[in-house]
Amino acid sequence: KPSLPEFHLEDVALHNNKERGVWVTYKDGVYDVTDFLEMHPGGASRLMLAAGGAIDPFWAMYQQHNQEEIRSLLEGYRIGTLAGGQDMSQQVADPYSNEPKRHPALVIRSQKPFNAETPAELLTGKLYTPNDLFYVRNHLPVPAVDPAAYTLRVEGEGLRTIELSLKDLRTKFKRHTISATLQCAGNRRTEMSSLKDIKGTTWASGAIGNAEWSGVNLKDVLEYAGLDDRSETEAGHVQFEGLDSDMEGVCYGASIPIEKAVYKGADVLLAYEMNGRPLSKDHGFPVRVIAPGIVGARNVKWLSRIITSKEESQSHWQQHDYKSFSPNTDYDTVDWESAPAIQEPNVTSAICDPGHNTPVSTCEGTIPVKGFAYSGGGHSVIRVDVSADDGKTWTVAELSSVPAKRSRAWSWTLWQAEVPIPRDHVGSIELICKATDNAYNTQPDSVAGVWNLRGVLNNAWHRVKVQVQE
Ligand code: MTE
Ligand code: MO
Repeated sequence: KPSLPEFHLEDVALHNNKERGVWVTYKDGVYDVTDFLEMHPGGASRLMLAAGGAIDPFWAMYQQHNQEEIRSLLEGYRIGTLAGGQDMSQQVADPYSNEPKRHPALVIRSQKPFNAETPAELLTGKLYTPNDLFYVRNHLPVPAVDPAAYTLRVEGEGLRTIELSLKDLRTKFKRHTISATLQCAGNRRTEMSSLKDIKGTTWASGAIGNAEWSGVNLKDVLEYAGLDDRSETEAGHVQFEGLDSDMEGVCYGASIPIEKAVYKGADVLLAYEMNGRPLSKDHGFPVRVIAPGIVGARNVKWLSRIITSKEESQSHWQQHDYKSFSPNTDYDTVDWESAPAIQEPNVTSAICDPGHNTPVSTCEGTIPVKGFAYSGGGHSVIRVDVSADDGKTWTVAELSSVPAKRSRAWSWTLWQAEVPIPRDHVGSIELICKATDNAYNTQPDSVAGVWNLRGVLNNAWHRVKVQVQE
């Protein structure tokens, strides 16, 4: 753009307020974004963090900006070029340069931050999902943690403040092992976004997995720090903070109601092992929360701090995300305070095998169908029904699951069924599944009634089209 004026970094730095105008630089360009402030999807205050300086470091962290659409939107605000051909992007280190290696079979939904799901056909068949195939949901770069220097701080209402090393956790407390399923609240979001657009990671049905987790019981740690569950405590919540943090140093955080952690038989773990192996970097090394029966988002990885408190976590993810609303509520009308943070997910299921649009042959007049079913809050799955005729007739599936204690069914149920199809049927046919849990909660038939602006908790009947061959 030779016709545009040149500016020095000092000129740009002066434009860091609404009175003078808000300028930013990107690569070698200078932009006046004053009029865009209120339109910034992340809020004006987030964009103000870069006022008078380079946005390159922010875009390196929040790579959802790196899209043609957004770059051309920015170009519309260009007012000049940095003097002397300076390019600020050259000075930015990639915050994602220390990410771990990942299994090539994972289906990547976002590279930075890393979000990837297990291919559906690899989910079924094994009650425990292999660690390297287990879905990964990161909001920020994976933090580097030195296990020798690691400390977990425990503090808050009714507690004395303590710090525990990894060795303390391994030696001062009894080791517990539980089987538990972890599922992202956004699992099966693509079925919602195909109905109406949604901002959010596009997940098919593989943002779920089941593992055997070992570690210490959160209840034991809270009691060690002085929590007395017989006396009235002011604490209503247990907050967790991770070591991963954003540009402002704000870390990932979430909370669970304290009763989930302290009742007799409570199974919330501070886990250091997954399927008998130390936690991997992606899954929260060295210690993460496993809050069984509770949605993935509260199972904080790279755990650094536990706080008992009157209030729930004030984090973005607890307050302004991972909540569901009426299908007609949109971003202009949403009142985040009006809905509770998701804790126990609803009953859901999915067909994993056969996959979408795969050819199937039916010499026996039936199609073998396999999948998973899961319900939050420790509810067990009591039945899965499968249909090949749009729900007119149903076949009851055969279930298999890890044995569980009463009202503590933390693991999913795998199922399989031989579903009869109309004789001599050739061509495309839709398979449907739905699960029912032990509270007799079951799945709604369509996505439309449960659609919500964040695309969470989609538990509509799961449908897969297959091609029946002669
Ligand atoms: N903990 C931290 N510290 N940072 C995160 O980004 N993501 C949460 C949760 N814990 C997250 C976190 C979300 S939304 C989910 S679904 C699960 O971790 C995913 O756990 P996994 O990556 O081990 O499957
Ligand atoms: Mo999630």
